[in-house]
Amino acid sequence: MTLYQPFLDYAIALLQERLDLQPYPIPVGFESKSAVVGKGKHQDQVLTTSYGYQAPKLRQIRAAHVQGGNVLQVLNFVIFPHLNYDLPFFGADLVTLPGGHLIALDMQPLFRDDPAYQEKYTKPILPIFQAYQPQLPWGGDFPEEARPFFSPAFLWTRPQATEAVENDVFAAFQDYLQAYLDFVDQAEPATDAQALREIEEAQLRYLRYRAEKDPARGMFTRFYGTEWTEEYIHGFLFDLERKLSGVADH
Ligand code: DBV
Repeated sequence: MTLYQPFLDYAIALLQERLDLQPYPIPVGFESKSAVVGKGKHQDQVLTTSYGYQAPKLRQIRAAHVQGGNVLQVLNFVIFPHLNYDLPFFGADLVTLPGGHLIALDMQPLFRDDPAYQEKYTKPILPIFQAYQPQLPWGGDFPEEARPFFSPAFLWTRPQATEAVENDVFAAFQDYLQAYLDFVDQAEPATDAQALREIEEAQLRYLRYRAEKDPARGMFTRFYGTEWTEEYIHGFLFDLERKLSGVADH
């Protein structure tokens, strides 16, 4: 069992329990991809598996799970709501590299600086965030340009011990996901044309940023090549623009 498998199992089970969960198509060739990397004794297989679901209020729920040995484990898990809901994105980037663990967990806001939005979607999760601060303190260095995409309850931490990931990070992940699904339960569709336009703009802003700045681009390109990586990013991980422009899956 690799480090982030219990996170993935927990998430899928909880989603199945709480939502009317349906599959979301994964483009052919991207469900599972493997490569052998390194040389000699340091050779390792790196396996990337993808998961996709949807639910009535949620356009795409997707995960990428990278398993490449003890010091290469990644679970990137994002929920993209439908464009007629002002719901935040659920975003988890759980990364283990030779340099250590790097954890990003948040309900990523559509409208970071709108006080009413913060009241609705950040205030209820601040107590959860605060409860984990002693064990999971701020992780330091963080790209300034990414700041608008995170809420004040952004859990950003670099635990030293793997046990902290297995215990504290896993508990925080469960609490954030449960709280997110509470928001989903309560969400009412937006109908006002102006509000709908703003939601779409905010979703596209987020999506373009993430597709352009995907911190995994270098890693995937090394393992699987440029063509596979770009198609994975734009055709699956961050696919909203493709879906809006009506380009067929290929
Ligand atoms: N990150 C992704 C996807 C990944 C992934 C789809 C499937 O968005 C993995 C894989 N994240 C990943 C890897 C690294 C990071 C780092 C492999 C390490 C990169 C490296 O060191 O080589 C949050 N993830 C990071 C970093 C941040 C995040 C801030 C450090 C990057 C840096 O120091 O420049 N999650 C990430 C992020 C947003 C988010 C930037 C922006 C909205 O939601």
